[in-house]
Amino acid sequence: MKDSLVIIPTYNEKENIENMLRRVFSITDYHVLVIDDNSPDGTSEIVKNLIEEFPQRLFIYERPGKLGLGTAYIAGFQWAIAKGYNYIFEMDADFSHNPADLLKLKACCENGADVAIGSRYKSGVNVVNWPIGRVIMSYYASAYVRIITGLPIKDATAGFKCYKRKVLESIQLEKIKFRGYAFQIEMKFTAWKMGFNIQEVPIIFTDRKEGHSKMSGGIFNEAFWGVIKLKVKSWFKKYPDINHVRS
Ligand SMILES: Nc1nc2c(ncn2[C@@H]2O[C@H](COP(=O)(O)OP(=O)(O)O)[C@@H](O)[C@H]2O)c(=O)[nH]1
Ligand SMILES: [Mg+2]
Repeated sequence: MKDSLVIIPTYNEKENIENMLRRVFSITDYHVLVIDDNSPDGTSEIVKNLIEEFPQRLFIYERPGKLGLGTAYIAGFQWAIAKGYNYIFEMDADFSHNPADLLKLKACCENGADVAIGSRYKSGVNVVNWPIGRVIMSYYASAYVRIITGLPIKDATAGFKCYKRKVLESIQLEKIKFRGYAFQIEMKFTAWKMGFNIQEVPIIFTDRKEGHSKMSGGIFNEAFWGVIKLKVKSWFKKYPDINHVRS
C-alpha cells in the first residue's frame, strides 16, 4: 500500500472530476478518496466507472445528501487513519488547486512540517480570475482570523493541505462540527494550539472554469461567528499534549 491519500470532496463536479483524477494519477503515485454527497449530476457514476480503470488506487465514499465540506473531510480523515495512510491531503475537485502542487506540499511535510498549507497569501496575493470582491473578502478573512485568534497563518481559510497522519490522529475529529471555511480555520487553529509545526507553501489559486461554487451566505456567517466561538472556547479548553506523538 502506498503512503499518501488525496481526499477530494465533490458536489456536482461532473465537468471536473474525471480530468482531475486522471491528472493526479498521472503525476503522482498517490491514492484518491472521493467523498460524494449524492451529487444530482451523477459525479459518483463517473468516479465508479474510473474505479474499474484504477482499482486499489481510487476509492469512493458516498453519503446520502449534501452534508457539507467539513463532515466530508472528517469522514475522509477517519477512513484514511483506519487504512494507515501517512500523508493525507485535502484538495478541491475544480482545479482551483493545481494537482502538481501536491508534490510541494508533501515535500514540505517530509522536510519537517506536520501540516503544509497551500497558501494564496504567503507571498503577495496569488489568486487568478476570482472577482475582486471575493479576493478582498478572502484576504481580509485571514486578517480577521489572525487578529481574533492569533493564528499566525496568512491563508487561514485555505483548503489545500497535507497533514501528517499523527496530526489527524491527535485532533479529536468527532468534536469538529463546522461545515465550510470555519472548518478549515478550526483544523488549523487546533493543530497550532496543540503545538504542531504548520508551514505555508506559496501556491497560485485559479478560479474554477467549469461547474459552480457552493460558497453561500450561510457558510460565510458560520465562519464569521465561528472564529469568535473558537477563540472563546479556547480559553476553557485543554488541548491534548502532543509531546507523546512528536517524532
Ligand atoms: N462532499 C461535499 N463536497 C462539497 C460540498 N460543498 C462543496 N464541496 C466540494 O468542495 C470543493 C470546494 O467547493 P467550491 O464550491 O469550489 O468552493 P469555493 O472554491 O470556496 O467556491 C469542491 O470540490 C466541491 O465540489 C458538500 O457539501 N459536500
Ligand atoms: Mg472552488
